[in-house]
Amino acid sequence: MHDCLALHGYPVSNYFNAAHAALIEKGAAFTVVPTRAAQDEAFLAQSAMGKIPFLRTAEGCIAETVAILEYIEDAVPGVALYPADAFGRARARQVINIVQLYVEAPLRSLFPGVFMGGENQPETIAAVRPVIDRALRALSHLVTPAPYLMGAQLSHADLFAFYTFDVGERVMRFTYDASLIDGVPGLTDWFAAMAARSSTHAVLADFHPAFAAYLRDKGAAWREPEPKETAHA
Ligand SMILES: N[C@@H](CCC(=O)N[C@@H](CS)C(=O)NCC(=O)O)C(=O)O
Repeated sequence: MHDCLALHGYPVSNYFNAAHAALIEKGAAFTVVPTRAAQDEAFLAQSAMGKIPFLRTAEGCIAETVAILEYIEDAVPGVALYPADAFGRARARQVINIVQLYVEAPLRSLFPGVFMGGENQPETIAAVRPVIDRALRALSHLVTPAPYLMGAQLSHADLFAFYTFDVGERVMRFTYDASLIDGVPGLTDWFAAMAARSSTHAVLADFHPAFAAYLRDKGAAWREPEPKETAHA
């Protein structure tokens, strides 16, 4: 059963955006239900950790983005978003895991001082960096965009990584004056190609205004960089 899919969440979330992009790329019939994370019992019945996104299906709700992506892949007909062979699928999941655990989660621990009007402790800043560097080294071993992370076909790994890197690059530049994207050979062109997809345009059209409002509400230290001045002869 894959009819009546409703993705709950809100578009500041890189996790929500990855799931949203996957539904679009899959060609799924779905609706988006704007939903903020909560901890009340009614919410926990839908998303047990009280997080967004979650996907309402005819059979019940699924939370945790990787599980949502797996469900979309297994239950929704459409273009394949994992490689056809078992080894290729495992490699794609390996990349997603590395991006989630060793890029997204550590950078998320810096969100308070970057996006949320708080302060990051020097110990946190110092502890996160080696985890990121190790993850980027791992990704350099695992991916050679050609043009997609896992080869010729777009996969969930591309979508998950793109929305992580899009937000993560802001955190990395703000905190370390360094780049995630430059940290893995081939990712600059890959990122530009991903940014040009129509699913990305649709997802980011929701993200940009929601993110600007979020930053304002939180009194975030992070600011959108000024567009570079073009040199005049
Ligand atoms: N592991 C979760 C993470 C999702 C997540 O962290 N969502 C954030 C928004 S980006 C959230 O709901 N935060 C509220 C909270 O942690 O209480 C997933 O894969 O979906």
